[in-house]
Amino acid sequence: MDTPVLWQFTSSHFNEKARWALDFKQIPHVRHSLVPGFHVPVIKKMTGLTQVPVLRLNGAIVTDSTKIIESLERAYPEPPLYPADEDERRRALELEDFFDEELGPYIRRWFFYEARENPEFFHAAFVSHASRAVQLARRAMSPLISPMMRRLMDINPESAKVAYEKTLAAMDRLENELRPSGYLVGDHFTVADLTAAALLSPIVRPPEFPYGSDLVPPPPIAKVRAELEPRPSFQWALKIYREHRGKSAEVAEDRNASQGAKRSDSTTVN
Ligand SMILES: N[C@@H](CCC(=O)N[C@@H](CS)C(=O)NCC(=O)O)C(=O)O
Repeated sequence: MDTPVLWQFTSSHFNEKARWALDFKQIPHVRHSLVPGFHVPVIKKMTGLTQVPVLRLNGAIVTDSTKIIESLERAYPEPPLYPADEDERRRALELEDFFDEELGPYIRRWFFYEARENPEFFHAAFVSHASRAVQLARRAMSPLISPMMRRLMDINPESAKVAYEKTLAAMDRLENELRPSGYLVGDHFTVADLTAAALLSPIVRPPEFPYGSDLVPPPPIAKVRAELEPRPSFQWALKIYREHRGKSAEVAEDRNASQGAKRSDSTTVN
């Protein structure tokens, strides 16, 4: 099997979902960390879309964290993220879908709205890994890229308010769905736990989150974090990270292997 290659944003929660699955299964993989805005031509060439994460797995290009986990589960079944029992598997996938749709986009929208006055925070989270030249170019282009991204993500005061309410509602559901085992499905860690904890990471800021920055979050985010910290779902996410995040399986790129992905030699799954 080829070494899988992940194209990602460092601090993104949907990217964390895919990355966590690779790490959980201890699949040696290469990561290309892209800078938001500059990622567009790279990803568009590969997938026709612009979203990350994108995974190249045995010649196929897979987009979307849910599809990525599904294909990893098929290619590397052990340790499993899907329950063996059919009913439990259905429940785990339904919960994954719920958090993907009802938590992920909303927590992000709220977060970016509250961080809008703090370009340094955004820079530390998404750009600081890049070369000095790319960092300078990204700073220079920020007045163009940032408003465009806010428009694309529908970030404004009204949508941010709704997004915060939706985030709280998703936390309510998480608390209601938890089993006596402390997991969302059965008595093991599954894709449902991974998804909910990864997608809560922008607020929870677990110490095990890779690429965490030491920068103090902008005051509105720090305030909400302190308010939500006592909630069972918040404490649960910290515990899931502590017990299951594990260590990175990232490896250095093999310079002899082919770089990037060409549409002509890959199948796109999305
Ligand atoms: N449903 C997708 C969501 C992925 C997503 O929203 N990715 C964001 C980063 S968190 C992105 O790539 N945004 C930039 C863009 O769409 O160009 C998944 O699960 O992978």
